[in-house]
Amino acid sequence: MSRYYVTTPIYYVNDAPHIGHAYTTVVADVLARFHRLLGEEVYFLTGTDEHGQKIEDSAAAKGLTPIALADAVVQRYHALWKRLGMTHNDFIRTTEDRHQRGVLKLFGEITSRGDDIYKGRYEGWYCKGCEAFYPESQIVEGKCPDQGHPVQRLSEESYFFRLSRYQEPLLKHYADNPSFIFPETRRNEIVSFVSSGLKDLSLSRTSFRWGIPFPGDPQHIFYVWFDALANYITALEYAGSQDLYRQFWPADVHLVGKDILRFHAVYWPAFLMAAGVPLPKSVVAHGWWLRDAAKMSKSRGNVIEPNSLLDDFSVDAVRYFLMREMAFGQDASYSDEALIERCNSDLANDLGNLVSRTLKLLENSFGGVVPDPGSHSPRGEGLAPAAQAAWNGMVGGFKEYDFSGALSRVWELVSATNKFIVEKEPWKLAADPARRDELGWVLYDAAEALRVTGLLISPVMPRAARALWGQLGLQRDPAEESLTEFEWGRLAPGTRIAKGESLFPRIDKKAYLARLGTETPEAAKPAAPIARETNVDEASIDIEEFRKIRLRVGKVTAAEKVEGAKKLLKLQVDLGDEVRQIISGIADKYAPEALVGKQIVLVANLKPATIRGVESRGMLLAAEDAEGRATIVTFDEAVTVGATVR
Ligand code: ME8
Repeated sequence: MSRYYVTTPIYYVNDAPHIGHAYTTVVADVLARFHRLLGEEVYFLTGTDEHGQKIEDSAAAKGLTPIALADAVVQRYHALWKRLGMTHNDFIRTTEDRHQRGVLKLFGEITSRGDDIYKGRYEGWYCKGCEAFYPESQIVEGKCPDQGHPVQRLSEESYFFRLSRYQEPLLKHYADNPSFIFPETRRNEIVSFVSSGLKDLSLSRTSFRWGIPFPGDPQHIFYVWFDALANYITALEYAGSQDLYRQFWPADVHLVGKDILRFHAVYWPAFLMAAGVPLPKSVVAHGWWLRDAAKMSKSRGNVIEPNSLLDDFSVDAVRYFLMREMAFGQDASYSDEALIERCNSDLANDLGNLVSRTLKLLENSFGGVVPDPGSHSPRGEGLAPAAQAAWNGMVGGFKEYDFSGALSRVWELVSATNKFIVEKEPWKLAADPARRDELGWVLYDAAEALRVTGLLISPVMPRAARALWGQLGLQRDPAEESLTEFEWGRLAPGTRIAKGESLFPRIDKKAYLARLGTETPEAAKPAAPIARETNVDEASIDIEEFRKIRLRVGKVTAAEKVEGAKKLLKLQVDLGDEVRQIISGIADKYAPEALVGKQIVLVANLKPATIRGVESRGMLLAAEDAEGRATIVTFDEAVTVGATVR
């Protein structure tokens, strides 16, 4: 069985985790789940970086010992990862004994192999925020070049690592292994950084105590990055039985933020080369979550707290948003609006409504039992090709770290299924006993497309995927399935569906933003030009009053005249999750056939009325001309059926 080892950075314990830390760990979890579905034996490691000057100072500022601070913060990481549904196999803390022994062993390997370590004196600039040394030429107004943290002048005795010696071997490694650094733009940056020359690296500190003491010279403690990077092998019992180390090293992927790529793609491979340890197969760097165009970080005070998001949004919604919204490798701006939009549009409207409408149709037409597609399915007409395309897109995209693109391929299947239902009009088929086989085929395909969708979304939204499968009557968890081969038709006819709670509840955007106090007050928004012509005092209503009117996109699927009424038409309007019958006084302008297929705006929460003995459940919007004839309101391009109109 092939093996897959994925790691996250180990996070500093000076402060609680924020959405940036959650992002990296969610991506690693998604990769771990994906590779398990590919049948690989996966080892997924995360953990905490607990030594260093930054932690020692933070603890002192809080009146705690460093280990007391670490013990407290690590609990917050454990709790958050549990809440986010992480499936890591191990969590390493650098204060653990197995880690410290591993660091000493790695260092011992380096010293025993040559003269890469020597004692000298470090004179220069140190950034405590990055725990990094910077040359004079890179300091900008007393700040570090990477993140703008203040730097301090250091002058201390230090052990050095002969990094300069590894310039050529590193460049050769990058050239021989083009996939060692991903994405390519980052790879180019690292190649040019290394090409411009490497200085030896100070590997020990003497001016504070919170670290692993140097063997034979305990005045010195290990530079925190040497200590921290070693976690990727120390967690595999590198200094113990080495069982896991033999199975999983070298790692397939070290997943990191772009801020720490240099440590992983330059220092770490150089240390490993010096110790004669094989190099990881790849270092993959993602971009930053920004807020107000700046990197989100505790020191800037602009962070998003994952726990507070999880109080309001489901874990699956948060995971989906993180994976869908950021184009992997690039920076992305966080916004509450974007998160709510993803929840309401992609999840509640597109997928959630599709699930409830399909299950409802199965209930109404087949008593809640998956029908037999029979031999009647016209070849090439069903949803199998769309499902195959989504499967290809998802598997291919995930392998390239294009999670956002991969998810949009899956949503193409969701749209295709929605469209299929609207076009095949199963409610009409249901009314015609002669077309029962066709109805069985249509609903079978829709349900099977949902089974495939559930499997494809499962690495990102494990709980919703499980619940979706449960509603389709499947006992298994998609996480236990396989993605190695596309299979169509695994949903067994005769399966009894188990319709349940709506999978993706809608978020009330206004209420949510108002509670956070981040909404732009309506009064502050620019007035539409038309407001100038209106008698504002008389005509204006409160936005709350307007919001009571539920306007939705409907598609006319059938239209006919109402007998004995010259002006009235009876329309069947598809709202995505149901089909409504409405009566509309537009027959003097529109022939019934001309309306079929048109997208209209429906007042969806109007009290039902009986007009000429026919029930009407809603009203379409139209403009009235001087003769009192109506022109219906429609859209200048196709929109999602059922979507809210505001
Ligand atoms: O650097 N956007 O720990 P750290 C996206 N201990 N990701 C972000 C982010 C943001 N705004 N902010 C943080 C350290 N991250 C070292 C690592 S590894 C041997 C030692 C994520 O707590 C991203 O993965 O500062 C980044 O690389 C990491 O958190 C830094 O976490």
